Amino acid sequence: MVRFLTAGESHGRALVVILEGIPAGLRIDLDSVTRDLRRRQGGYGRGRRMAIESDKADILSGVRAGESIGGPIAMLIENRDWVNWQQTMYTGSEPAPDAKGARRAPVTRPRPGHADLAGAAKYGRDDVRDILERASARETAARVAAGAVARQLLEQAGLRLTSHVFAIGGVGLPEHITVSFEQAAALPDDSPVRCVDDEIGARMIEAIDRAKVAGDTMGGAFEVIATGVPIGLGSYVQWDRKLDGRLAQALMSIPAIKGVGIGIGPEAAARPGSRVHDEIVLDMAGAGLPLARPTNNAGGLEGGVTNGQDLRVSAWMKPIATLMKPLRSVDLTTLTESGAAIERSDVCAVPAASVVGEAMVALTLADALMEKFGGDSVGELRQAVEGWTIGVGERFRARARS
Ligand code: EPS
Repeated sequence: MVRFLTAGESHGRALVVILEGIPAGLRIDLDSVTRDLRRRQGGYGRGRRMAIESDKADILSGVRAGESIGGPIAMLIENRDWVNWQQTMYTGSEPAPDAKGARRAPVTRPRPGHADLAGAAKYGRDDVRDILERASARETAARVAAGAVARQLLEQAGLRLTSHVFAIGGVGLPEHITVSFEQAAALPDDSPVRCVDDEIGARMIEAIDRAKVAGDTMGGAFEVIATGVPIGLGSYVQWDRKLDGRLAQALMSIPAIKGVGIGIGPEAAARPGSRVHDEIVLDMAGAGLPLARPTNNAGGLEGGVTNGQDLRVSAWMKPIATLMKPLRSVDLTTLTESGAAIERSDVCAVPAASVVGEAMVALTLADALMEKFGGDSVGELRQAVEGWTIGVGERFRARARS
């Protein structure tokens, strides 16, 4: 229903995204797209590239006078760094006569952990640059632009999203599940590591500093929380309709993500059922379902279907593959052992990945929302969501009255 494709290389002219399935009549707030792009650029441990870029999305189609018109929304994000790469990243058979930047030597020593080696073998390329340019996490800027639009659609249906970082290397919160939506949403845009606990956040910064001094990199984990999620998104009737599976794929597709958890995630395997499953109690307050869940270990998903609780999805990120003190590798042209290539990179990008995580969850939820409620205009969608929410509550409340 809601789908997107991106294009673009890290040091090419621009990134492009085409987002389809956004109904007509959505007022697009470009400032909040820019704000999400800026949040993605931030975080403690980012490299020099982020000082060059000031990401901004230009809308090319699908929007008129500030409102979506139902067609594909195409957006373009220019790479400011492109001026330094025109002699290397040209698309013609020769660089343009006025091309700027240095002519860079081919990359021949694949970085362990990056797509370099597998990509060079798979696509039959001698210059590993042909691999790393597209495999680069720079592409996630395009996802964040699309995700920012998806997020605006979700807001029309009463859903809001946020995220927080709960581990960097070995430093972390004891229980990420106890962090509330409001706590995470209150993190300032320029929060260095997006951790809700200042003291643990300071230790995370120290861990990043230590990695930097050692010429090393650092991974970690983040959690995306969505609130206001209606009951009934996703389905258990077929494997590919389960929302937990769809969210896992969306998050696993972010570069360097190695694991995904729903609710308490892998911790569920270590506890008895009585300490995992969320009890169901009566709650006649409010107008929605007359039921409440004192805990949310399931992260808002049971049987691959949203249950009306906050949706909570975590992802674990490995350390970035470019090490300033490189690991052993082999030069693919001379077949001699040699240190892996060093490309400018980040020491830690977990806070940025959490913003990308928000975008991927927003896009997945927008897809599930349109699947359940449909509509070609935002008005139709809102009506369907409101009708459902009132109807499902009424159905159970009527029983209490009879
Ligand atoms: C990134 C842009 C890249 C890297 C980083 C993420 O820019 P450059 O290669 O010019 O420094 O900083 O990408 C990687 C770490 C990677 O392995 O691809 C970005 O925009 O997020």
